[in-house]
Amino acid sequence: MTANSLVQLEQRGGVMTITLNRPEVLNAFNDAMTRGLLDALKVAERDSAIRAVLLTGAGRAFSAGQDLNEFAALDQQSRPGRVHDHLATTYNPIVTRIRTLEKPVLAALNGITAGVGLSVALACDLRLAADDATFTLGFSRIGLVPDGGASVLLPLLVGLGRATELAFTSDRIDAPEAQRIGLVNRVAPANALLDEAHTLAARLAALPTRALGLTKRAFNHALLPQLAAWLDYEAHLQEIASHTEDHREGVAAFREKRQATYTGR
Ligand code: T3D
Repeated sequence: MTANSLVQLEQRGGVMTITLNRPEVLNAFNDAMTRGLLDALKVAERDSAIRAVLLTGAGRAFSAGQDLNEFAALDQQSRPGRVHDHLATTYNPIVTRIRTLEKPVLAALNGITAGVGLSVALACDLRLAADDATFTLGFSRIGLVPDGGASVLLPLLVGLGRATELAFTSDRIDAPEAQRIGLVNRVAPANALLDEAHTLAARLAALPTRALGLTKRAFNHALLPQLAAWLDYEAHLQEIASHTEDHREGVAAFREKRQATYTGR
């Protein structure tokens, strides 16, 4: 089973484990890894022997979000709509595919989960975290708005007040706090996380898959009926944010490993 070298696939029983594999940059998403994840989700959708999916990361992170070096190159293009189009062809299809895959999708959050890495985790059905994992939206620190569905999925999970605080401040929270506010379902010792997540995924894979899939469809219909339009609107807002000086300063500061100075422009 293959996706590409940046996304590893393993099937055991009815569970397919997808591992994001760019540990040297905390599994930040570049376009190749994004394509690999989309391909892996297609495999999971089409293969009836796969009845649950487990998504995790190699190394000390689940994912640090968009690769900011690749994003800086995108920023240098002056083409209107470039960020909107990037989202429309990368994260929005990933989130849509996870939500419409009528099989349980679990995220095993093995470490730092940031930016659109957190959005992808929020799109999954269940989240299990290592006890040493940490979480930050991170978008505001680079002058962006939460995307990849986070602007709807996070308030649904933790409430509007907490979601607003996390989005505005980009504060980094630990696993017990994430569980307390409902951002993750379970916390496991770091060295037992994958086993625990696989055990739960295998249990779900042995349940009536069609019923679970229809349950997911019902929740989508009740709570996310406008997901496609919402994702498109987020992409529109991100396009606006990406043209600000504060965005350029935030990305430059990250790459130069210094504090950013924002001006509000
Ligand atoms: O169109 C669109 O796609 C728009 C969509 C945007 C979606 C987004 O996801 S925006 C948010 C992007 N993510 C971030 O802003 C997070 C950036 N990373 C961090 O703030 C920190 O790395 C963390 C808080 C996640 C972890 O900090 P720490 O101190 O544990 O690790 P570190 O030393 O910062 O990172 C380790 C290495 O990973 C480092 O490389 P080096 O110095 O060892 O060569 C660092 O540069 C690299 N890395 C971490 N995150 C990213 C990254 N490289 C590229 N892109 C990253 N996002």
